Amino acid sequence: ESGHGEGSRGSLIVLEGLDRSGKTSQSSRLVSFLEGRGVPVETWHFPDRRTSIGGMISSYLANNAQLDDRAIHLLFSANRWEKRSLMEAKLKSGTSLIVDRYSYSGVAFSAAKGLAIEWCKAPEEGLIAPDMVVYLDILPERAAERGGYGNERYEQLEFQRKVSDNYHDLSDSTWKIIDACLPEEDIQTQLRSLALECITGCRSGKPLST
Ligand code: T5A
Ligand code: NA
Repeated sequence: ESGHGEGSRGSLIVLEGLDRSGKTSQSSRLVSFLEGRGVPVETWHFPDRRTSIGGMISSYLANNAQLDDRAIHLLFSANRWEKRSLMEAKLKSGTSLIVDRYSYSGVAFSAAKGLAIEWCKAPEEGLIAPDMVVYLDILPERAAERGGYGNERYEQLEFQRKVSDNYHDLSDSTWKIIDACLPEEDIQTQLRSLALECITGCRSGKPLST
């Protein structure tokens, strides 16, 4: 692959959306595609349930543990902080990361419980800023119709409506919005071209930011 010169860094590409919007299936297909093009890339997912903090989050989401709303918020954030240095190292070494949920999930979900947006944002400050945010846009009602919905704590229609409103408030003009109700192939086509464009841009010297 051309353009992968010395010193060029990888891109931090974040996928956001409601539960069942299709992030996980789309990000794994995207990574296979990019690997096939010789792009150094990994798929990451938050919460990362494999760490000890991730284990606490997982129990909470499965309704096996109760936690204060602020305590779980800070655990989600800590779960990103514990991966920050590895994230920075990967990006600097030229590996692009396709990240399934990031700080926006942290804020949109906790704020849906009534916590103040500014309070929710504070612990995210200093994490690496994404080069691109792709939002898989779906109405909460449509997401609820998809398979497996309803097994975890936040998978309730009323709650997802609030999350959806929060995402709307958090988004800005730089976000790339894809209609998550299109056929999976069409979503993937759009995602591939956005990702390639972003990765090319980052190789040409754009610095990492927080
Ligand atoms: N959370 C997360 C916080 O509160 N704070 C935080 O800081 C973070 C990081 C778990 C929960 O944690 C919350 C958010 C979540 O509620 P998770 O582990 O990422 O987060 O779990 P989910 O996002 O809920 O993962 P899902 O698997 O439910 O959703 P995905 O990944 O968006 O969807 P996916 O790809 O698994 O697809 C879901 C279903 O839809 C179908 C698929 O076949 C599948 O059945 N589907 C489509 N159907 C029709 N058309 C399409 N285009 C389709 N695309 C997918
Ligand atoms: Na997922």
